[in-house]
Amino acid sequence: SVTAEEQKFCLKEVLDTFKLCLTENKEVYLEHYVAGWRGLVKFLNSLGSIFGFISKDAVNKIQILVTYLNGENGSQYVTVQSMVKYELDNELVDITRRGSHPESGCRTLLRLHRALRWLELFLERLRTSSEDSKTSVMCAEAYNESLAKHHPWVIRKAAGMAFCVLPGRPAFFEVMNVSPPEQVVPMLGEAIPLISEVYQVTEGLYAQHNLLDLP
Ligand code: 1PX
Repeated sequence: SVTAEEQKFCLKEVLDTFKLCLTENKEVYLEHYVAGWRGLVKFLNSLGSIFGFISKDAVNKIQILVTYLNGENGSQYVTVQSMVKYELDNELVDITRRGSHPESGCRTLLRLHRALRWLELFLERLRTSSEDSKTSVMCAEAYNESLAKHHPWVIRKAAGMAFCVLPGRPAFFEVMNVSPPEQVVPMLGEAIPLISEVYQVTEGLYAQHNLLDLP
């Protein structure tokens, strides 16, 4: 059915979306950024309901950003750069502690941005892994090097438990829906630098404005 088709993850599609993310002068289009995340959430959903608490949080954050994008000030949210400028200029960001703007675009995107670093590290491990490598280990290592430092104990614990039930590498590659499957590794080789560049540009922007620790 059409719905099943829409739900199905496809690595190529996500790759194409991240390709569209950067403008000529290296700004990040919010529309394509959230579309990339939508695609990744599809992947997570196809792994089973145990990942529901993770995808729920991602969907929630995607939705917050989409609401800004489609809202009356949507033109200010075309790129991450314009969003940051607009929200800072208009004091729409809680800088040191949560206050009247607990769901600013800036703090919401920062959560996804940190998760993008996890993705980059995880995909790089996946790309260079051997047939019998464990996805759960690769995933946990990538998590510990990135997102974990921003999560409280209870979330780290829940995440760790979810990682344990990740399917093995062959099943994982299958869910990526790349044909022929031998194309997965080269496709990852193409995707990772794109994801990495989007990450670096956003990281630079947030660092420049001292936004890397937004509550
Ligand atoms: C081709 C392979 C693709 C794999 C795609 C997998 C997509 C994963 C999407 C993960 C999105 C995670 C967003 C997390 C944002 C976050 O850090 N939120 C926390 C803080 O938010 P707050 O608003 O409270 O400041 C929030 O507390 C998070 C709760 C949910 C738990 C997050 C655990 C993240 C683990 C990430 C690894 C996903 C494992 C997927 C296995 C493939």
